[in-house]
Amino acid sequence: MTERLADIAAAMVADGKGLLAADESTSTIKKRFDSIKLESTFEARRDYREMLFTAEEAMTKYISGVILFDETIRQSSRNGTPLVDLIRKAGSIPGIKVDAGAKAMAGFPGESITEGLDGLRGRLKEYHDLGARFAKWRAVIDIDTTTGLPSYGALRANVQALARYAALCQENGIVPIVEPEVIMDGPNSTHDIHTCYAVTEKALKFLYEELFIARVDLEGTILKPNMVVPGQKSPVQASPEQVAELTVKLFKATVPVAVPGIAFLSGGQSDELATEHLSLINQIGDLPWKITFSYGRALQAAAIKAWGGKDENWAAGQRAFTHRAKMNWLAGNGKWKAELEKAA
Ligand code: 5MM
Repeated sequence: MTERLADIAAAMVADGKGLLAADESTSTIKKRFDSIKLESTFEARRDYREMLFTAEEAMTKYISGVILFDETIRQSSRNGTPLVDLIRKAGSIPGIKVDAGAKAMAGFPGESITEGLDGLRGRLKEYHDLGARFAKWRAVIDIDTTTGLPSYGALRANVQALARYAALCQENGIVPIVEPEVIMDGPNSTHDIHTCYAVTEKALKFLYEELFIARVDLEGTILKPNMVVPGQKSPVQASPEQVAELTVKLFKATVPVAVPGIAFLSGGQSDELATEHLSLINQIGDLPWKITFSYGRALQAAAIKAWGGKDENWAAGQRAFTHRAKMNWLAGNGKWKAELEKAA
């Protein structure tokens, strides 16, 4: 039976469940392991991911899908079970990062273009055979108010690549997650929340224009955006309520209602703040899309620390991951604050 893209997309954002972004490339996972003084070997990366994917409560109750890296989708657990099967067994959907990373963009100093379109059709067919039912492509948009970034040219090139990628995914039975990330932690991220709003607005308007031109069916897509937040080095920070209010205002102005769900990235926010923002956004309510999480760092930072690369800490790592997954699931239902108050 052919799986409908719209059904897969709906399952990815159902019931407040969200996505675990475990698609760190080899260089990024090395940085994460450096923080616990662990050598990044093939086996260590396998063990870490196996620890996460076998956290039963988290995977069955709070996580709808997992974004994998190319190495991970081909890896098996210590006892030989493909990691993809562990994810499926928990009732979660395997996904795959298919971009080849953000690279310096010729002619656009300080800006990047995400590569990976060459040969993508063939890779998507293989990933589908390996079990992936959704994919992810991330464009990186940096704001620098001193040099006037982002430029029109870099923005346009990045959203065009996202649209070409999305069309290829749908041709191959895979739901594209489109991720135009306006980053808050760039080298010169001193911008305020209103600048983030204006740049994200432009990025989303251009994105949906390009998705239309590329004939992408929006019902079979998921948006993975940043929230509207000030730069990390901005002298003027924002309250969680202001972040939620401006984020909802922006999406109402830019994201078509045909899109089934918005799954936020955490972008370097602290674990708790990423949860609080998500909960406040859902508390505003009466929104046409499901709003949930697709967090990398905000789901994993505590888990990686608790695990520390040691077998004896396997359960502690799973507990830390489960806790954050549960908090974000509550936030996906707009109930995080109420639960917190009940527990106090
Ligand atoms: C998990 O990190 C992902 C992969 O990053 P690299 O390609 O740089 O190794 C990243 O794309 C991630 O899925 C998103 O940025 C969201 O992650 P955060 O940590 O911002 O929630």
